[in-house]
Amino acid sequence: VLCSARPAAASSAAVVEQASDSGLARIESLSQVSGVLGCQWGDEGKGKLVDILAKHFDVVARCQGGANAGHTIYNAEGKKFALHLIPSGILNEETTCVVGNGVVVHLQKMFEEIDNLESKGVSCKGRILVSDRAHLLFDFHQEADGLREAELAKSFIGTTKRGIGPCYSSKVIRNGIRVSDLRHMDTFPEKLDILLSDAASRFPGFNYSPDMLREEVERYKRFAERLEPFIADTVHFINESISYKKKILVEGGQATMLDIDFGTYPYVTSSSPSAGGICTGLGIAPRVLGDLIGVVFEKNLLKINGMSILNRTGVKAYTTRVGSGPFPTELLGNVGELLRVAGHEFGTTTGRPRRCGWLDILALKYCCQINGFSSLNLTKLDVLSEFPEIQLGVAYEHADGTPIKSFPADLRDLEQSRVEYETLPGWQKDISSIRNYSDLPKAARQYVERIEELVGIPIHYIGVGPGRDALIYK
Ligand code: 2SA
Ligand code: GDP
Ligand code: MG
Repeated sequence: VLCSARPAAASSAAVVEQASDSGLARIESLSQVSGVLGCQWGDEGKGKLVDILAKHFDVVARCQGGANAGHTIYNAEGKKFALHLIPSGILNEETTCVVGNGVVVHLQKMFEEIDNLESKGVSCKGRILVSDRAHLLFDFHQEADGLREAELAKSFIGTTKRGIGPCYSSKVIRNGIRVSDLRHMDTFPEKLDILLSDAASRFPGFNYSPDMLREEVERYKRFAERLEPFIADTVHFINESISYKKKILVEGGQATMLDIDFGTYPYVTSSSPSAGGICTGLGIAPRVLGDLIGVVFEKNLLKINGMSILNRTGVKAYTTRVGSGPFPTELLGNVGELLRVAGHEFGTTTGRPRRCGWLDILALKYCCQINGFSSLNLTKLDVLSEFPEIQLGVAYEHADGTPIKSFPADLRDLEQSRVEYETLPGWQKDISSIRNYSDLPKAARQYVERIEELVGIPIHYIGVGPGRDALIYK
């Protein structure tokens, strides 16, 4: 495998400091409230961009999802961090990190993450605020997630089994337990009893006993004590920060194609990873929302075990999805498998193999329409460098040959659709150390500009490696 996923550790801090004038100007001109959201099926590299932008923002906030998210980032020394509940701004010590009301919080997981960060020298004290309105995700939610997946048998969603769906179900059916409930240990046991009894009546495999309730209540008493300094009215905090002209960066988890409303339902997550989730998940008014940067995952691998994929298959690029559900540009069989292995395509949270396929322009345009992105971050251009040719899925058509104009809601339409591809020339040159757009080979620029043209949104950031410094500002 030629493409190493390791960042160049040396001198990355210096390079970040020296970000080109245009790059700095680009970051500094970002709106007071900005967001970084996934444009595909997740794992586009949102965490990396958030980590880079964090030093220019006062607050970095998560608004949805939970510990299903996996954001891999590297610090200035090249040390790796995999974050799940804690926002990716945590490595920048000036940043306050907010876990918003729209997030579902598994406390044990969050404390483990904090302990892990502290053990690696990242101080979290006084820097993390957890919304008093956020819902608590209990172990039984995780168990219910697994039991439900087992019930679904062949039609399983392929969830992360982190309890996300069951916890949002409790919230929506209105018997969920919120962070603020931890301050009322007199009523907490009764609320938990209702939740656990509910799960026991729903799932025959779920063992519930009074002892279990007692143990869980004791455990949560200890959690409540530890959590107390983190608890805040984050809606008030965020809005006060906005009125004091502080800058807020919102970090999306998952992506629009996994959105409960806009994604490939039911093969989606249970939250709103698109722009609307920022307002509902943090209490930010739509009129203060500014720049939204869509992160597009673009990965093309050239050589596997010294053999060009193109020579073997005639294909050159791929995108990923974890879990079940339609994926029109998916590559099944050997090529997808080779790409997965070569691209280290395994979930950051679960380690599951990611499905691989081509970049899908129709899905991308649909995401851009929903989110109103001001710019895009095209990630992982670096691993494309030796392909002689690159393919883009540019349109879909029905089985009878008529064009499909917008991303279909109907999964059957999606399954029966045919994808039309466009082939572009590759550049066959290592670009991982390039930092200026004009220094990219002509074919790489042509490729970037063709995506801009097809989608109609400028690409302002281009990833050429996993490290902090590996970013081109266009
Ligand atoms: P869930 O657990 O209820 O949210 O699962 C529902 C669907 O959402 C997908 N999903 C994800 N897709 C990509 N990345 C995610 N985070 C991890 C990562 C995933 C992992 O960063 O790699 O480690 O497996 C994520 N979280 C949820 C999920 O695959 C289902 O399709
Ligand atoms: P997220 O969930 O969107 O934050 O993405 P993940 O962290 O789950 O997955 C993205 C993976 O790609 C991580 O391992 C990153 O370190 C890596 N990555 C991000 N940007 C780039 C890039 O431009 N080039 C390369 N080679 N790797 C990247
Ligand atoms: Mg991820």
